[in-house]
Amino acid sequence: MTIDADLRSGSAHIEDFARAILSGLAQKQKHIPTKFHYDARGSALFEDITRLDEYYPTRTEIGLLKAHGGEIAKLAGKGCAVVEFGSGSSRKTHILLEHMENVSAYAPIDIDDGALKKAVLRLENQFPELPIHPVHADFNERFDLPDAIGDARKLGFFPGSTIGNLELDAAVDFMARAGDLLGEGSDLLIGADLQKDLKILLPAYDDAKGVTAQFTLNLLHRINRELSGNLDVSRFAHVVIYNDEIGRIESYIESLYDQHAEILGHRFSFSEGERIHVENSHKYTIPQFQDLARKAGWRPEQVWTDADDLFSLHYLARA
Ligand code: SAH
Ligand code: AVI
Repeated sequence: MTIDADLRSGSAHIEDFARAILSGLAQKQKHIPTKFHYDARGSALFEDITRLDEYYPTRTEIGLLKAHGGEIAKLAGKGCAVVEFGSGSSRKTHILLEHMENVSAYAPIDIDDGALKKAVLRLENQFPELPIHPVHADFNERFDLPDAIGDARKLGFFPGSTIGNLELDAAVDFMARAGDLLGEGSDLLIGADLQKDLKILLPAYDDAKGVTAQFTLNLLHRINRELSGNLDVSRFAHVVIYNDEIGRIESYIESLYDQHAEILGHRFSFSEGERIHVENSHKYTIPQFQDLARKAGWRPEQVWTDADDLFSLHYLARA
């Protein structure tokens, strides 16, 4: 299989990025859409985050997949195709594939085509018999699955609580669109991070080594690299708060001084203490997440959590 031939036209083109930055930084509350975190450097930094002591979601979800892989495989049945949203390094996928029987195909979907290519090469080595059809796309837009995936029943897989990076309405819209994409009789296995003590939550998004800060500030480096920016990244800081009303971590880039910068020939001002909103990570209760799923046309079938109630893994069926 030629990977390039199989990649759909991506959406994170430079024009998209330019438009989002010029408009996002012109707003009263400056903001940058979360999807732009994931260029090659951002994806590598995210992988470093997943290995931090403070960042509990990855290891906890891997534990849940290992502990309940057999039950998941039973619920999914034989012969389905696995479609993964925001697959990144696809580091969790093999656990699912090892438990499931006669998986007919695997379609990883991601906005970072570099991450997609690397993951495909690794999985092709691990599962030489498995047809793999990568899709380079923005999962917040409508797109089709490759025809080659055929009409096998689909199991959608959306790990990592990446759904938590969407606003609550957008999360419902995403799940509804995923239902349309996956079709009749499909199921969806989805990871959702849980509300918890801020003593655990805040360090997970503001670690001692500063890796999460680098992940956040990479957005400014990306602007400098791709959009002829002259931002002095050392004059900005990564700031994290918990929004108690909505139940989410909010990440910001804060200007440490009154300063100006040029991006694609446009001048932007940042005042001391002004914040650019760059990410939300929603934390749910189980009933709240199940309610979102129901609104999107999914029926909660099963939910697994770890002993410390850090993370939840939901098995949903199309209602
Ligand atoms: N699934 C992996 C990676 C999570 S990181 C895990 O559980 O560890 C989030 C992933 O979603 C990244 O690989 C990023 O490139 C991808 N992503 C973020 N926004 C996206 C979007 N709008 N469309 C497609 N992929 C997106
Ligand atoms: C990908 N996503 C679920 C991560 C999260 O936990 O919101 C991204 C991340 N941001 C900072 N650390 C990790």
